[in-house]
Amino acid sequence: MKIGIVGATGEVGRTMVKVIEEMNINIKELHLFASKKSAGTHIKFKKNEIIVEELTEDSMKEKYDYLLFSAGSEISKKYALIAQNHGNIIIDNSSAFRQEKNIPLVIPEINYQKLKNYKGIIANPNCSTIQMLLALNKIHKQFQIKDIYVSTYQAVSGAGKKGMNELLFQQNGSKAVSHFPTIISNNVIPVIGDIEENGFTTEEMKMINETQKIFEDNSINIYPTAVRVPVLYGHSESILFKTNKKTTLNKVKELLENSENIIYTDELITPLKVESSNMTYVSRLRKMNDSFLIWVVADNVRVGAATNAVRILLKHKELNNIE
Ligand code: 11C
Repeated sequence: MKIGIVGATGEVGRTMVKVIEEMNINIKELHLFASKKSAGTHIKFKKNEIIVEELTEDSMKEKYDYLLFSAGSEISKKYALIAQNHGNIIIDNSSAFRQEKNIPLVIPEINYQKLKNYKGIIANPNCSTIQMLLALNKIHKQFQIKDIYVSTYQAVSGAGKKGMNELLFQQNGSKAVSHFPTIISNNVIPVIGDIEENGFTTEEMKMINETQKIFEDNSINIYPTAVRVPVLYGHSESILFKTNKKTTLNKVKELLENSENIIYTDELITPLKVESSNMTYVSRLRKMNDSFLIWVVADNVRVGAATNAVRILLKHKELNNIE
């Protein structure tokens, strides 16, 4: 296979390279693209060092089996469209196309069917949506979730390298604030993204809209509060959900234990514990009246971005017999 990664020097891009190597995907050519500024960077892949190329319009007109994008919405809007117009399949980690009707928004464990006979841009959901829906998927399929109340505790790596650097510099005494709305070190910030007219943030609206699209049910009520915490890797979520059909604590536990790429455990799960894992961890299952509560933690750069993108690639390849 010939694969290209756009945004290869970013947190997610570098992790895509690692995940492709770890999953031992048979690749004949791997092209890494980034801005002019980052072109020339060396990135290790298996026993080789790959030199990052400058992203150009011409480079997107070549034929690839798959192009993975993680360079932000503006880059995707321009270059993913060029690549698509030249017959390529693109797995796009930005929010540029997620709500477009004809573009599949895919978490393979949930809606891999969307990939069958599909060519063009495939959207990778937001990190906080992916881990929440991986946990809720089987419960929803059997008992129809009607309400989700979720508070997130999101790592600074969700904002990429610049978010991580801001925390690290502040931990070393810097008072400079440039990416987050206020100081993040020793703090908790209840705003991620911009605040929209309805009072919800862009991050919260992504959780609402993407959940309804992926579960194909606009009647599900989602009540999110997205919060940034001074953690480098790993988003945590406190989720309360209610189902339309009655169920029991034991049944929910059994479904979680049998969910793909989920580890259900009674152990204490924290972000430090899940760093570098491709699994989503669910713990602290409780029931009160008709409500269930869970604690869900996953490596946001992997499960919430790079690993989901690579899982889309593998599933698409399998379903469409791409060699
Ligand atoms: C964060 N969830 O943690 C955001 C980053 O739409 O893919 C992911 C933004 C996106 O800051």
